[in-house]
Amino acid sequence: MDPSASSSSSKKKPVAIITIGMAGAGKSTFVQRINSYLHSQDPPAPPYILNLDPAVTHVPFEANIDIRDTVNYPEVMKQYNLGPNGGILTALNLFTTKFDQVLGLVEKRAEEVDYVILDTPGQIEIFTWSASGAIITDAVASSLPTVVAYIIDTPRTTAPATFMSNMLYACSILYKTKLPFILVFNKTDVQPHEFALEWMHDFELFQAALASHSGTHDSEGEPTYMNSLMNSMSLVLDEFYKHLKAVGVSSMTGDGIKEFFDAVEASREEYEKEYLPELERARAQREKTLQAAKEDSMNRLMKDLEIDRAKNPHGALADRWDPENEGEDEDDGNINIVDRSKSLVIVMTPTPAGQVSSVKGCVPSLIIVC
Ligand SMILES: Nc1nc2c(ncn2[C@@H]2O[C@H](COP(=O)(O)OP(=O)(O)OP(=O)(O)O)[C@@H](O)[C@H]2O)c(=O)[nH]1
Ligand SMILES: [Mg+2]
Repeated sequence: MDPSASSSSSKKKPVAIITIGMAGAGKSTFVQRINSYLHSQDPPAPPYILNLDPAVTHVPFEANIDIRDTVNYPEVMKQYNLGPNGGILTALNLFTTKFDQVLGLVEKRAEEVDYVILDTPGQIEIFTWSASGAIITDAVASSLPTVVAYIIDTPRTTAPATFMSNMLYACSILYKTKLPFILVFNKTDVQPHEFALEWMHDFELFQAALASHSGTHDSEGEPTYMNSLMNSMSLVLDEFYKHLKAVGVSSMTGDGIKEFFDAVEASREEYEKEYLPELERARAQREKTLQAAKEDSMNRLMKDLEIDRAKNPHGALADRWDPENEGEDEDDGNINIVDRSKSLVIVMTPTPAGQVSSVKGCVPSLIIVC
């Protein structure tokens, strides 16, 4: 299906594509490739791109929102005495505190774009197992139809054991995000992905591949523990594969990108039919719990105040709101998210080191004013 077809008068919401994958699987190159594919449509349908990798020095695409404009990753490492992964995680956490602004910018452009694409940090677990990764994913998925594109380095998954580890990881992400999921076998210019599809469709073929690998039988010819475990796992994964779409692409040559967009459009329907009702149910439940917690804490606060006033009537008289002081303490954290494509004037203001804790936990940053 032509991705630009959705830019008709009855405008559908754009689909958010979250690219996730092991380090070096080709996420950023894939984002660049789908970006150029969308630009080459007639009429061109440029997507809205978010780079969430604070540590990358060069991205092969032009991001509309780039985490590096908001958070200075080397400074985060320095100020908080962190290593590279702690630095990425903290940078992502800080960025997440401003994600409402990001959503605001995305929503403003929702009428004009068909796809919103997110490139995630190289260390997969930083995004998939962190609170900020979950908050970002949930926030995006609550406002737009969302799919996860799980990028796989095909040449590196030809060994059955590696293939299985990768699939188990994909399974854990599906379980965590509960979003429509597309397996993207990347780098098919180097290694065609048909072997993977065969293993996914017929677990006996996978078990045969497993048996042909050395180390699967012990000295007495019995299957090793690992071999038996993987055989059993392949049966479990068989069920998992039934809910997935898999495409082979080459981000280098552009092969398979159209098939990827066909899978995205099919996932949009899946999202609307299956995921959205579930999401709305979960949201209503969350709001109910939150409301109950708010009421409970408000009741306790009122009781405490009554006791306090009874004990100290003079103090209660002095404890009054002064309208003249209103607004003095307002401080929005001094960080603004920037839509690069809309920026007119760029003012770079490095926050002096040492003031980090004084601005509500914000880090020294580049602030770009539109
Ligand atoms: N041959 C080939 N190489 C690819 C393809 N896609 C990506 N690469 C190469 O794989 C390497 C890693 O690509 P990136 O796009 O940086 O991968 P990434 O997943 O974004 O990496 P991190 O963000 O650092 O984890 C680069 O050298 C790319 O040129 C592909 O389809 N074919
Ligand atoms: Mg990358």
